[in-house]
Amino acid sequence: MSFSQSDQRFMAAAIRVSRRHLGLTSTNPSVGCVVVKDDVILGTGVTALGGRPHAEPQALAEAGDAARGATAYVTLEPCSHYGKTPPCAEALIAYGVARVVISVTDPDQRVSGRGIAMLRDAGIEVDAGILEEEGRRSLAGYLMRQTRNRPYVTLKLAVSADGMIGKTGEGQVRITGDIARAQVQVLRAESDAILVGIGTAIADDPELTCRLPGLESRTPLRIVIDEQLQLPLGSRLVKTAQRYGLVVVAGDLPSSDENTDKAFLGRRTALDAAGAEVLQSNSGEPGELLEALGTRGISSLLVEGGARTAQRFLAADLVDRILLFQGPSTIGEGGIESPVTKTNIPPSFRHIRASQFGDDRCDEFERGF
Ligand code: AOF
Ligand code: ZN
Repeated sequence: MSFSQSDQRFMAAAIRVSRRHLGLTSTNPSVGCVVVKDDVILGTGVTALGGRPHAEPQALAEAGDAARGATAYVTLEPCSHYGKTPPCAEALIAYGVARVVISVTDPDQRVSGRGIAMLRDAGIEVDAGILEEEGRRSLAGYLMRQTRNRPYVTLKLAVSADGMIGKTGEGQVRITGDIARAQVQVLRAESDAILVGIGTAIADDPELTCRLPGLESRTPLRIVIDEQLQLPLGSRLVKTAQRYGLVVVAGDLPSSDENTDKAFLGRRTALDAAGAEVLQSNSGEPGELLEALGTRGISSLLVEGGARTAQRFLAADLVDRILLFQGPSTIGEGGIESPVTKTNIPPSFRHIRASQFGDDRCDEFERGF
């Protein structure tokens, strides 16, 4: 199947629209839809906050009667099941759309191929697979959770010119500039959850919120891997636990020594009281944690460090995308080496994009799945 330039242009528009609600549609994918006639967009829809209504009925309602004979571009195969809303395929049929163009077919057992079949049975021309790579990227979290019950994992690292991610004992070190930092805030806004290790949580005392004006409410669920529950009650993360949510991932009881156990349980109670949720999971096994996150509906996870945590996820082959921000300055003596640099990216990854944010460069690597 070959697609025309205008098909590509309108699917690209649908994908752009879908990105608006990334991280905001709960377990539903954020789908984009544009309804087009005579090269003009008559209606636009994106899966609503919380996951419903779906994209298509919104785009159709905007187009109204003019949708008759039009083409609908949808990033994901329209649903065919009666869930909390009626099937989108039915809405497309009812509005008299003549053609539906789809980027990615839906792995959801209730839909998978049935959406397309319903449309074809009604005499609608259906073409699937356009801009599929881009479409899959925009739906990566949903697809990963549907097929593997775990979130799609993005590892973000900011590396100095000499390959360091920080300096021992110096807390947060400025490696990238304001523009790259704003970009990281956008990444946070698009993610369901964000994770750091206890080393970073103590050394940097980060807040891990989304601080871009207007996007504060898009702060993802914040997670700290903290085997022995060392996270200080006075840390920014704990102080903002009530407001933005905080999950602290503890290991098993540390010892059989009664006093140590008591202290651990005491810290656990204190974190609970401060509004954090303490979750028990073997931190040496990130797969176990990811499964637990998948089960509770987390589709995308941003891992922001530090070196040890990044290394654990990489070693377990649980990183799907690496974003390597590179600043121009050097750290030198006392630097903490980055677990990955441009020269030693694991071979299963391929370089898909390079961008410039002010003085900093960002290289994006992706692993196929
Ligand atoms: C679409 N358009 O915009 C979205 C779709 O729980 P429900 O009933 O809302 O159904 C969730 C499923 O609907 C989800 O797993 C996926 O198959 C589909 N999501 N489908 O036609 C949309 N968000
Ligand atoms: Zn639907």
